[in-house]
Amino acid sequence: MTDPAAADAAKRAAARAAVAMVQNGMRLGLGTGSTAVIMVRELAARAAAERLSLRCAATSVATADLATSLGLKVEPLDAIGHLDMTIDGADEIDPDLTLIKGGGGALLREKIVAAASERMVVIADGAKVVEQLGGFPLPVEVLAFGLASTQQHIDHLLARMDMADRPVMLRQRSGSPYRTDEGNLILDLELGAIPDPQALAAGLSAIPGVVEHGLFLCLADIALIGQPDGTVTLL
Ligand code: ABF
Repeated sequence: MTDPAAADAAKRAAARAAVAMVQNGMRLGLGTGSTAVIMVRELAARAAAERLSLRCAATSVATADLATSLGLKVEPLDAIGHLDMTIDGADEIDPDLTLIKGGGGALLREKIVAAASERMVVIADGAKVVEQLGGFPLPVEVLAFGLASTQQHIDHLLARMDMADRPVMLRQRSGSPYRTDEGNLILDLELGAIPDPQALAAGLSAIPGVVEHGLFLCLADIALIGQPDGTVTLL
């Protein structure tokens, strides 16, 4: 979706549909990214208008700051414990609801929060829906310690999986390595296609130095796909 206004309208449609699922008293996980920003604004407006009592855990410092500034009650995840529902964006969504996340750099907290939730609701515009994952570079959060060694293990894994010589890029911001909220680095794996997400996820998780990867398997329960005309389709 190249028209930014159309993309924004689609994101808003998805965000509104997700916010409509929120019930008074819920414990919510709040996602990160531009679609999540729209959702947090819609949620705060609805919570204020209807005087909803909600407890929220955020997936990033940016989301925590935004939600707090809009009057939502944000608490540490451990203070809330289990969450009823998390609403978050995605970079790619396949027909099995397997996701690539982490383009916004918050994949670690996003996965922890999603895993602590009864339901994960994905919100996105139609450009995120794909037949096969991998067109979007797969983010992998790694420790700075032993980076070269970790990268070598990733290269060997990709070679074993017939994905040799795919570019693995250290994410940069303003000319320096990007640091996550946890102070880690991100490697973006430009794979083109991921024929077996389960095997790749297992292989990445087994590498010392890999903190977390952006493949979300069996975490999403539903995806709300917004359209520029304000309609929403379900995946
Ligand atoms: C987060 O924000 C991420 O996991 C994903 O990388 C990104 C999606 O961003 P946007 O909504 O801006 O497309 O949910």
